[in-house]
Amino acid sequence: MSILKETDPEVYEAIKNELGRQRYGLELIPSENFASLAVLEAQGSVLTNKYSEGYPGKRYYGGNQFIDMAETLAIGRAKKLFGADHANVQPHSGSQANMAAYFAFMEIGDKMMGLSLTHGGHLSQGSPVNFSGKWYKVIPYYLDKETQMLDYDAIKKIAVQEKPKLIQCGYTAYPRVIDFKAFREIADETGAYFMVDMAHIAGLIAGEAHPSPVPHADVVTSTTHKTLRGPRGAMILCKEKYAVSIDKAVFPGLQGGPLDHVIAAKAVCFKEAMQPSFKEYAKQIVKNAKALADELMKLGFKLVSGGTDNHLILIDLTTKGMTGKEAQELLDKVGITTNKNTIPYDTRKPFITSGLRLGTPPLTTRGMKEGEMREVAGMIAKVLDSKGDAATLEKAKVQVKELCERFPLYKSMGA
Ligand code: DSN
Repeated sequence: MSILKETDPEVYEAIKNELGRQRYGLELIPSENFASLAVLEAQGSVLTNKYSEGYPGKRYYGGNQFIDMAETLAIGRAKKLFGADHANVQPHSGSQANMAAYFAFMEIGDKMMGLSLTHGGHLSQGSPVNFSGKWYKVIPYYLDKETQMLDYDAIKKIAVQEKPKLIQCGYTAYPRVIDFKAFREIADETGAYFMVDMAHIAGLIAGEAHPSPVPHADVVTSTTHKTLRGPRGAMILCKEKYAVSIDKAVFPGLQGGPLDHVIAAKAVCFKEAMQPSFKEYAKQIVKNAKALADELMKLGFKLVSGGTDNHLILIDLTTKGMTGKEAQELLDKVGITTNKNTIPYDTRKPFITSGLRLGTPPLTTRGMKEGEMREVAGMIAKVLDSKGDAATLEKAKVQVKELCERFPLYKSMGA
């Protein structure tokens, strides 16, 4: 850090301020987390200097003996961690992992089914504004209007009628357990490939706090930086019979040189996720989400689907007479970071929304437990009910800082 301070004080300042924001704020975005110092060290290493198109043992450039070592470790660990036949650890991002999976299983113009973005799907799962919605014929499915949960019979009905080439599940704002076996049965009955994007819940799956899709799906994509606590990046797991098509789809299909420093950091994060303590961590994420959800409901908040089974909570703000945008902005003022999110059948636009999405992975990484979640719920309620009252916001700001100081982050990082 000190070299950067001398050579580029402006960038140094941005990083220092971001560290301060992370340290003294309550991070509640469910897709974010704090990577370990070991992950950060690998990601900031000299591996960033190398070009290594290809795969271990079969590269287009010389000098890849140590890069091969790191990528082979990452592949082996990913396979072991998730019990997968094959792993590709090169995708730069979740969207690229999804794109590679589509390339491997579909032709442009083929039909696929995915959950509508406004109900908790992801841009790259068939949104009309994304390549996935432009290049493929997307048949969206929706959550049940009453339960706000997946309705497997309704999904099956659409699949039988539409006969898609690929059916996918795995979401960004769905607070409930996904029944992967039910999806497999639907795919089998309709002759579709079954794909799971487990990005949000990968860490819960690794820690056995959510059932695994790996035995059921033809292909599983994931990012590595959410509940898994690794570097920003992605991977693809698949059955052996699809290994060659997946690898070809990633390289040379859509990427050039892999990010070797990030792949090394993925290897580190997979090792961390194999430790017994990670199981405790994953279970605590879920316990914390349940505690936060229960307390919020006690305090009068309505939650989509009436609660949570995983790491996230979606507040339906319609009963509070406030939009997701207003709620996010009020909480931002006191250092509580959340994100506005559409709720199923939302009548508001995605930049306004009627919902607020919260998650417990980052605070669980800091060591917080159920007691602290109840404190956080109390702070959220006070801020959202404050109507912007300056004294209430000031008090909440102090409370946020005090709680953060009790659970230090990156203590060894002087800045
Ligand atoms: N942007 C991520 C999320 O916040 O859920 C999904 O990739």
